[in-house]
Amino acid sequence: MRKLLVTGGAGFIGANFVHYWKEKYPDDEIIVLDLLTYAGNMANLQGLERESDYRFVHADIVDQDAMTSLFVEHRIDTVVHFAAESHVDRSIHEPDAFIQTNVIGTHNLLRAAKQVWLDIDNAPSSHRFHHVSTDEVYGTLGRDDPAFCETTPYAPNSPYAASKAASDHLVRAYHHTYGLEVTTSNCSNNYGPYQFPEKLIPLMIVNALTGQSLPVYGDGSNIRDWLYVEDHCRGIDLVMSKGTIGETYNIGGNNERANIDIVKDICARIDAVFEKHPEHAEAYPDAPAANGTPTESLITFVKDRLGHDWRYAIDAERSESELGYAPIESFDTGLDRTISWMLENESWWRSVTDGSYRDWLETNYD
Ligand code: NAD
Ligand code: TDX
Repeated sequence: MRKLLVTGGAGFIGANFVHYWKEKYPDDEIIVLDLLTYAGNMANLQGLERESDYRFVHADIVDQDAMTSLFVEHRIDTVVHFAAESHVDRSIHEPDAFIQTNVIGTHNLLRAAKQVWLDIDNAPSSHRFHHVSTDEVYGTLGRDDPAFCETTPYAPNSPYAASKAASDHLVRAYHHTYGLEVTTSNCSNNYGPYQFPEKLIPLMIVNALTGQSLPVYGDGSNIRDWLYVEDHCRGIDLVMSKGTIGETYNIGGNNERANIDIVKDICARIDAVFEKHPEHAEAYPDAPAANGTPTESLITFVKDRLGHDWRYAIDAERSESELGYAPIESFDTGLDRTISWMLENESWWRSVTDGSYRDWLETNYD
C-alpha cells in the first residue's frame, strides 16, 4: 500500500487523477494537498468520501516547514505533483504567483522529499516523486516542424512556460545530484470534467450556454494537441509504474486542431444537442441554440494573446514503445462527454463563475 501525496488534487487534472487512482488502487492512502486557489475546488472530489477515500490538507507548497512536516506526519512515499498556477493568460498579466508556486513551491517539495527520504534514518524503503509538466516548455512549432520529443531543447515563451521549465530542471537536478527517484511527464492540452472555465474548451461551452461571446484570439489558426484528461491520468500511471527513474515522457492525444475549428465544433455540437433535447432550451434560455439561432453567431475574433505560441504537437513515440501508452478517447467522444458533463453539472460551473463557491470556501476554510 502506497502513501500518495497528490499536490493540487482539488484542481482539474489533480482531482481527475484522485478519482482515477482511487478506482484503480483502492488500498492506497491518498493525501490531497491543495491551497484552494481560485482553481482549486473541493466539489471536484465529489463522490469520494473525505477521511475514508482521501485525507485533505489545506496548505501552500511555498510553506517549506509545512511541506516537511507533512512528509513526516503522513509517512509519504510517493508524490504526484500537479499543484501549479496553470493559466497562460494570468501569467502574462501577473507572473509573480507563477514563480512562487511553480518554481519555489516545487523546490520546497523536492527539498522536503530529499530531507525525509534521503537524509534521515527510518526513510520509506522505496520512494517516487512524479512531476507533472507541460509541452509548453518546448516553445512553439511551425506548420511543418516535427512534433516535440523528449530531447527537444527547452524554449519556453510565456512566464507560465518558463516557470514550468524551471521546475522541470529542478526535478532533474535533484535526481542527478542527490539521487532522488523522480520521473517527469510533459503533456499536451487537457480537457474534460472539472476544468476551470477560463481554459478554451470549458470557457466556450459556458459562454455558449449563457449567450456570451466566444472570444477567439487572433485569427484562430493556432494549433494545440488535445488530450482527454483520463488518458493523461493513465499515462501518468504508466510512467510511474513502468518509466525509468530520472527520465521524462511525453504524453499526447494524437489530436492536433486549430482553435477556430474547435470552437466551431463545440458550437455545432451544442446546436445538435439542443435540437435533440428541447428541454435544454428551458434550462439555458440565453443560449442562442434555445431559439434555433446557430451558436456560431457568438464567435468574436479578439486581440491576440501576447507572445501567443502558434503550434504545439507531441511526439509520444517513447511513451508508446516503452510504456505501452496510447490515448483511448477520440476527440469526437471526448468532446461529447465534456459537453454532456457541463450540461449535467450546471451547479458546478455556475458556482465557480458566479463567485458563490468562493463565499462557501471562505466560511469553510481560513
Ligand atoms: P489547475 O489550475 O486546474 O489546478 C491547480 C491546482 O493547484 C488547484 O487546485 C490549486 O488550488 C492548486 N494550487 C495552486 N497553487 C498552489 C500552492 N501554492 N500550493 C498548493 N496548491 C496550489 O491546473 P490543472 O490544469 O489541473 O494542471 C495541473 C498540472 O498539470 C499543472 O502542473 C499544469 O502545469 C500541468 N499541465 C496542465 C495542462 C492542462 O491542459 N490543463 C497541460 C499540461 C500540463
Ligand atoms: O478565450 C480564449 N480564446 C482563445 O482563442 C482562450 C482562453 C484561449 N484561446 C486560445 C489560446 C490557445 O491557443 O486557445 C488555445 C488554448 O488556450 P488555453 O486553454 O488557455 O490553453 P494553453 O494556453 O494552450 O495552455 C494549456 O495547455 C498547456 C494549459 O492552460 C496549460 O496549463 C498547459 O500547460
